[in-house]
Formats: sequence, C-alpha cells, structure tokens
Amino acid sequence: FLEGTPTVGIVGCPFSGGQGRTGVDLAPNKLISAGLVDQLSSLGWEVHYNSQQKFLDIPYNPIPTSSPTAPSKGTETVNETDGQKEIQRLPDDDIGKMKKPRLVSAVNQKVAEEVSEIAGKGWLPLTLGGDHSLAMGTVAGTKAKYPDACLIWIDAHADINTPLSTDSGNLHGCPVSFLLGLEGTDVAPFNEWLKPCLKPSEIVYIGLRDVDGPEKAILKKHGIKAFSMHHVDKYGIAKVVEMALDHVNPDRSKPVHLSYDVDALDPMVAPSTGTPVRGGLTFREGHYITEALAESGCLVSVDIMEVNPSLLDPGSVEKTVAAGCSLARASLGETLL
Ligand code: HAR
Ligand code: MN
Ligand code: MN
Ligand code: MN
Repeated sequence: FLEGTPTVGIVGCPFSGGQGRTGVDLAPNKLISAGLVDQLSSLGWEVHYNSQQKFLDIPYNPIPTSSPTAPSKGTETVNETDGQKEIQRLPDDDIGKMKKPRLVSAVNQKVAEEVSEIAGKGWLPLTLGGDHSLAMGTVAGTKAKYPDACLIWIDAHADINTPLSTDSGNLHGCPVSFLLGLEGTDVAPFNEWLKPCLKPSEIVYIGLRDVDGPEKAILKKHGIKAFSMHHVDKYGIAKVVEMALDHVNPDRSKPVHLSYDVDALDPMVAPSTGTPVRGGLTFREGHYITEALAESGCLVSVDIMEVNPSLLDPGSVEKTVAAGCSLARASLGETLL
C-alpha cells in the first residue's frame, strides 16, 4: 500500500490530557533520544521526523506538560510565557463526565491532519504518544487515506467506553467508541471534526484483561472480536494473530492500522505505564504480533502509546522505552535473523 521508497513519518505527540497522570507526554522525546530515528533508518526506511510544537500550541488548560506548576483544573484563563511567546490558555471544564474534552478534541484534530497528510504521501505514519486518546486522531487520519483500513488494537484495556459509560471520565478509555460513533459520542467539540469512520467488524483486540462491565456489554452488543489473555494462553500468540487477521482481513488485502498500547505487555516487560495490569503479554508475544503484521505486508499506520517515562525507577523507564523502540522496529520489519 505504501508508495515509492519505504518512508516513515514520525508523529511525536507529547500529550497526557486523556488521562490523569503527567509524564506520558515525555515519551516521544524519550523514544527519539533512545535512537529510534537511526534505528529505523538502519532498517532501510527513509525517516521524517518533525517538531512536536504544533501539538503544544493548543490554547486549553490544563497545560499538557509535566510542569509541576500546571494547574490541575482548567477553570481559568492563564497567560503564560513559553519562551518568547505568550500563550493564552482557555478554560476546559468537564462536559458531562468527559475530562479535558476541548483539549483532547483539539489535539486529536491536529493528529488526524498530520497522520492523513503523511499517509497521503504514501508514507507510513508512526505516532508516538502520549496517551491512547490520541488514537481518535491517528485512526481517523489513517481512514481518511484508506477508507477500508482495519484496526488491530493491542491493549490490556478495550478503550471503548462512551461519554455515557465511562466511570473515570478519562478520554483515553474512550477513543474506540468515538471512532465507531457509539451512543453519546455525537457530542461537541468532537463532532465538529470527528465523524464515525470505523465499523465494528473492522476492529479486533488482542491482550485484553481489564475490561469494564459496560465495555463488555458494548463489545457483546456490537459483536466486536476480542482476544483476551485467556485466548493467548489457550491458543498461543501465533494462532491468535492469525485468527485476528482472519476476522478483519481474511484475504490479507486490506490496509491495517496497528494501535499498540504498551500496557498490553506484562508490567515486568513494560512497567512504566499509567495503568499497568498484571498477567500481560510476554516480551516475545508482544513482539511476535508486530513481526507477524510486518510480515503480512498490510501495515500502513502504527501507534506506540502510553509509555510514561516519569513512572518508577530509571531501570523500569529504560526497559519500557526500549520495548517501545523495539516494537516500532519490529512493526517496520526488523527480523531476528
Ligand atoms: N477502562 C478504564 C477507563 O475507562 C481504564 C482505561 C484505561 N487505560 C488505558 N487505556 N491505559 O488503555 O478509565
Ligand atoms: Mn489503551
Ligand atoms: Mn491500556
Ligand atoms: Mn479497571
């Protein structure tokens, strides 16, 4: 599906507004500092990586950085100086149960533009989050170029809460419901740019083990295919990936978007993430998925989400960042032999 010399466009999105912990916004810089650009070049890809500034110029509180002085609630307009430039931060009060809805929406709209622009050139967008709310933008961007693309979602969580079903109000628990256009998602400001672009038959999950009650009901109601850790234990990861592809892409003829939340990996493998859940994918199982998808030749867009370099000790951070880099490399075709 890609055109010309294999080219990857890295979208680094330093964003934490879809959940409550700071630090996940530091991941793109950490992954880049760990040498990701050179690593992907060494695999034979032409690599384009642009500044992350466009995602920081969004005028809503709370400020999407790890600054300890950032206000915890965006209830007032703040003028602050960021280098030379004065930025006005607007309030971003909850809408219903949704936290930071304007910020999440505005950032995702930019991400969607960026991803569709990169995909539009025949390149592969590699989005480095940031929290997983960013998949609203990445998948919408992929779908703009490839309307028949299917979505493989690797995660401990289903991220399919709606604005009505969410308990936490954290939008990183909701991106899939917006992409599907489920009940309660036709809501401002999201509906000003994000149109439902995914059918229930076009998504498959692998790695689930912490799914909320209402999410289980949603999966059932819409007949959405999901392979939990139970299925990985039962069938083995190779069979699960094959069954997952058979479901969304039986002829291997459709483009595939891979959205990888590193909390799908066991916390022993990827400890530095905001919502770790024990009983996850081993290092090899996690990488097998990316290797098999790379081998399929169908991958057109990849997300690496939820690395949080501010959590735990330096050793944990190093492990998790290294796993993020190796998952990206394996997705882009790195092989063991
Ligand atoms: N289901 C919970 C919620 O809606 C937890 C969401 C999870 N965290 C993630 N996403 N890291 O995969 O808040
Ligand atoms: Mn997730
Ligand atoms: Mn998760
Ligand atoms: Mn839970």
